[in-house]
Parts: sequence; structure tokens; C-alpha cells
Amino acid sequence: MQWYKTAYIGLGSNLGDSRAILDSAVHALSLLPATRLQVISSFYRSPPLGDYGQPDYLNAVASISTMLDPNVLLDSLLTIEREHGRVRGPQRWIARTLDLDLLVYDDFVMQTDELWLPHREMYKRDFVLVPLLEIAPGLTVPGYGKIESMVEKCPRRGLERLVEPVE
Ligand code: A4P
Ligand code: MG
Repeated sequence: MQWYKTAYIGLGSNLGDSRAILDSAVHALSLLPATRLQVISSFYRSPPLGDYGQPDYLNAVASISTMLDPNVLLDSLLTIEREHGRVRGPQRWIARTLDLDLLVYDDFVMQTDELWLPHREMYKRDFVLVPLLEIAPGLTVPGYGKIESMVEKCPRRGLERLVEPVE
């Protein structure tokens, strides 16, 4: 149905029971109105980008099919973050129970403070691009090109795909 748009969401956690938090966040995505959860990637572990004193992150990417417009979807993601104990402060890149980023929304390109699409830092994050490639081979990321070539150009920082069950 053409009024459904495909969107990709990056999930990350490095505080608390990250595995359970990501599972719960995926469930919350599946409950969004006018939205269907499509595919969830494997979970990946990686050292924190930005501050090496923090615990490792667990990351994943989910695809959804949604009739919510991008700003409404982003608001819903911020609500889900809050429901999972995310506290936002002035400091960037502190450890967090849950981070949800709207990576790609259909072929939208927009650059406002509230919403930047595609996500402005995704091109240099292996913990975003590798799980995205896993669930969406052949995807064209607007303004960047094929996901395969983005992964090739992206520096690797010790990303580990977790095989079930997670210890
Ligand atoms: N915003 C604008 N565009 C978007 C978008 N496409 N998706 C605005 C989500 N939000 C977007 O978001 C802060 C504000 O950006 C939102 O209120 C929204 O209106 P943010 O992305 O949560 O914040 P930020 O300024 O980017 O800082 P944050 O969250 O502290 O950092 P990042 O960039 O999200 O990165 N290392 C590993 N290994 N794995 C990780 O997942 N994550 C981070 C956090 C750092 N290091 C990491 C990981
Ligand atoms: Mg975020």
C-alpha cells in the first residue's frame, strides 16, 4: 500500500540490562499506531564511540512500515526512550538505557534541528551500517548511495555480531 512508508530505526543501549531493554523497545515499536514492525537485525556489541570509560553498547536496527509522518514518528521514539528510563542532560554521549535514532525515512531528505534525515552521523557508524545492511541489502540511502558501499567506506571499530543466546 503506497501510503505506508518504510523507515529504519537504530537502537542502542549501554546501561542496565541492555538485551532486555532492546527487546522491550522492539516490542514498543510493534505497538505504534498505523505501523507494522518488519524486520529486526541481530544484536551487535561494540565499544562506545566517543567516551571509552563507558560500558560496551548493544545495537540493532529495525525496519518498520508506517503511516506516521516522520516528525510524529520521532516524537513516538523519544517517548519510548523516556519510558525506558532515558534521562537527557546537557552532556552528549553519556551512557544511556536506550537511544532510538530515526536513520532513514523513505526517500526523505531534511535538515532541521528537530529532525535530520537521513541521520547525520550514520555514515560513519559501523554499529548502524552493518545491522542495516543485514536487514536491507540493496538499500539506497538518500544522499549517500548503496548501503553496501557505505559499509565498505566505514571504519571498523570492533563490532561483534551476537549469536543467540546472549550471555
Ligand atoms: N534529531 C535530529 N535528527 C534525528 C534523527 N534522525 N533521529 C534530534 C533521532 N533524533 C534526531 O538526539 C537528540 C535530538 O536530535 C533529538 O531530540 C532529536 O530531536 P540524539 O541522537 O539522541 O542526540 P545526539 O545529540 O545525537 O546525542 P546522543 O544521543 O547523545 O548521541 P548519538 O549521536 O545518538 O550517539 N557507541 C556505540 N558503540 N553504539 C552507540 O549506539 N551511541 C552514541 C550516542 C555514542 N556512542 C555509541 C553509540
Ligand atoms: Mg538518539
